[in-house]
Amino acid sequence: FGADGMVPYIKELQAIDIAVSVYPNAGLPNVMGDYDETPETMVEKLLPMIASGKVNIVGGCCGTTPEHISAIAKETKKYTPRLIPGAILQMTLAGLESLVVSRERNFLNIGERCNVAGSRKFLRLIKEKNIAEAIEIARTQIENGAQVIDINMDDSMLDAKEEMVKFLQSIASEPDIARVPIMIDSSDWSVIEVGLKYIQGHPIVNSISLKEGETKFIEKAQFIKEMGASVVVMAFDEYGQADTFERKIEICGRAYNILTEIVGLNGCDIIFDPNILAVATGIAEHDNYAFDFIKAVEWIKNNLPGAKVSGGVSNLSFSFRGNNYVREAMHALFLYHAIAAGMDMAIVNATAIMPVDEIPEDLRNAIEDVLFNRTPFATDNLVSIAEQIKVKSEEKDKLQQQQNTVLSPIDELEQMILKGRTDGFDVLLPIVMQEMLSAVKIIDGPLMRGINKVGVMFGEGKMFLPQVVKSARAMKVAVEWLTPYIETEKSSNNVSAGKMVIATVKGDVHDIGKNIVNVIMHCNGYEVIDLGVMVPAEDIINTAITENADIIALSGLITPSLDEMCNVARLMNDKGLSVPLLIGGATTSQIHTAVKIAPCYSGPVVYVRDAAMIPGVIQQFINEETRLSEIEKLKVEQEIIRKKYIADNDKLDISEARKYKFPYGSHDVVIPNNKGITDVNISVREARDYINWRAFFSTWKLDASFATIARLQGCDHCKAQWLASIPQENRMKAAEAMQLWKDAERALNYLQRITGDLCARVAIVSAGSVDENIVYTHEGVDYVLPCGRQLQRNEHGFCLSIADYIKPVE
Ligand code: THG
Repeated sequence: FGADGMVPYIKELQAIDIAVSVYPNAGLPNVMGDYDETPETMVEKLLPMIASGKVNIVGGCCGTTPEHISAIAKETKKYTPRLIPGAILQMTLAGLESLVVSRERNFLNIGERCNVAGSRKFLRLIKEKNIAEAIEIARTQIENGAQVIDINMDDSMLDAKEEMVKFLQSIASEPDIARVPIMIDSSDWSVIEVGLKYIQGHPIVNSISLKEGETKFIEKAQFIKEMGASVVVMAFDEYGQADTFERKIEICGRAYNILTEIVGLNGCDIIFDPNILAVATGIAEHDNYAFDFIKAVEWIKNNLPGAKVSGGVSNLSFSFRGNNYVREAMHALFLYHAIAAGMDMAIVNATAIMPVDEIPEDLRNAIEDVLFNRTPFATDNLVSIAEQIKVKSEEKDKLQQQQNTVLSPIDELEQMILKGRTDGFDVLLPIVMQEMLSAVKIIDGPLMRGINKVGVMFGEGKMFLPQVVKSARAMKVAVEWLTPYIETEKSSNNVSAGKMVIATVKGDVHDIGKNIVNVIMHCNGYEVIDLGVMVPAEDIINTAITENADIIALSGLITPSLDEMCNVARLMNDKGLSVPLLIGGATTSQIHTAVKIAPCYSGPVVYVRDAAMIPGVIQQFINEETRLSEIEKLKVEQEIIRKKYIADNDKLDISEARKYKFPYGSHDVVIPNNKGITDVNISVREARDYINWRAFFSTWKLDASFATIARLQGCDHCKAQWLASIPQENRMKAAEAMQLWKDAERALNYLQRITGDLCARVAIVSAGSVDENIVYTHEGVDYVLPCGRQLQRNEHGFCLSIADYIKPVE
């Protein structure tokens, strides 16, 4: 929307008390993969927003350099950032997404299972270094409702610091895990210290306490405050663990005063854990533990402003280990009462939360007798009921497992690719293989269907790059599993169509596209030598020479790869190669290939946008009959592209271009009759009917023929169908058209909302121009409308700007 256009949106965000962070790229990457905004032009564009005082955070993303940031910082220092006074009183946690914790909104479930001390399975996976499956434990908890995940690596046989860092790094690239806040759990302070540096967002530290005295407690709390985390304070002190109501409130009260008065923490960032201890242990001293906890919750909520209360619920039922049904029932009832007393959150087994209503009356009574220490026989009574129930619960576990498999194996495989999951592949793939009897058919079928859906969803903005990468990884695992079968299927029609060496160039680690190319080429009878990622030019070329390859293919996803591709091309030339060089990957383009890479190599350099196109393209470059004419054609095409590029890019500097502005000259200024605000008698709603959508789409350089159709695709299902019906090469554009339509709709809806759908208003104001900007003042506020200027002279010799038609400010 441009800098000025953003301001109303910012206002809207502020109305719902959300911080505004402006963190732009240095423009969009151009076809050469470069970013065009200079530090100066970026500052110029950011200035209206910064100056408006409506922004909290300013920064720079892709394409910005230290020079950009320092230019922005220099300018920003002159202004006061916007603060949100209201927000400070709420605990706001964050992973990739933020999470406001308030009793009105939600009770917070913290997943307990990524804990080597609390889950045998998790411990085993960490010991076996099976991170992939360990990650699935985190994911399952989140899928089952955990809004925060507790992570604990405290085990005598593990290097907790190392494991913690490794695990935190691994989940950081899983968007559906990284989106939730993390509770970092260790009784070793050094693990917490290190771990905090690997967590983004606003995590929770679990935990600190007064057990080593006030000095250490204060030091740790100060560090936590500096790191921007919230903190769990256990009810321990120099004398040990608080097990009675009186001790619990004494310690929590003391800790609260220290934290708020000395450390300066906000009450709402403190979470007290007044110790959930096991009940029904048969030891009389333990009988009041649950009740004392619940009473302490109530006291904390009434006496320590802002403070939250949490606890590890599964501790409660340790006496009933082995009887999950009774344990879950105890947890459910305990939570029910503790939440009523004000508890805000709990560390729980999120996959096993039982509705209180489902607990049979007699069991419920027996458990509540225990929780509230209502009779001296409470424990014995619960033990005998638990015995009877044990048998039934084992049956229930089995039933639950059966319910989870409803999809057919082939559909399940497709789903797994879509979700980017690989757990259980070794069971699933053989089943699918048995059904479909051909590895190539599996690839063409469920795997390709899955990955195509990913492509469509990515195009629609419903999936993000990390998810796409994950899907491609899952695809890769599946294909690797199928490879031996492909080999045998291929050997039945034995001839190799040609040999291709493929590599991701040095400096780049992306491995997705290559894998798909690999599959497609295999299926087309080519032999593919995949050198993997980060491959130096020499290795690529030496392999091609020793293997006598017919084609070299390079892939890269990040901008620096483009230069490295030129290096490879140059070296191929030096070594006297003449085989076709294929270029592919997200940042590569037709133009870059023609302008930058092709001139480095005397053989053909072919850009391929889509893996599926490669066999067709290559065929013509290898076939003896078509080879020479095809190369000739390619070279002519690329020469045209180069000429056009040079012509297009022969742009003037802005200061140079201003010399060719259209002279305003001297005109009589006509003063309008109705200066000020004029209501035009048409509502936004009515005006919508008159929008020329074809013109709108073509202004955005999208084929106008998409206009009507993109607008008609109401439901997501229709959209997916429509996209699928469009030829592959137009799909990206179609998806863009759809997105553009959505954005336009949203902008209109917004306008409709802020004008209350009453009428459109036209403000006629006195304006002047300064260079390419139109400036005006309305109701005491200064506005700047940057209009831009053409950087090439038109046929009359001018570099025009709309601002040229407004009288320059003297
Ligand atoms: N307060 C705070 N943090 C805590 C606790 C607490 N962190 C750890 C712990 N207590 C909470 N987490 C768990 C995790 C698992 C279990 C109990 C508490 C549990 N596990 C099963 C068992 O031991 O029977 C293991 C099952 C399995 O191996 O699969 O019960 O109180 N601040």
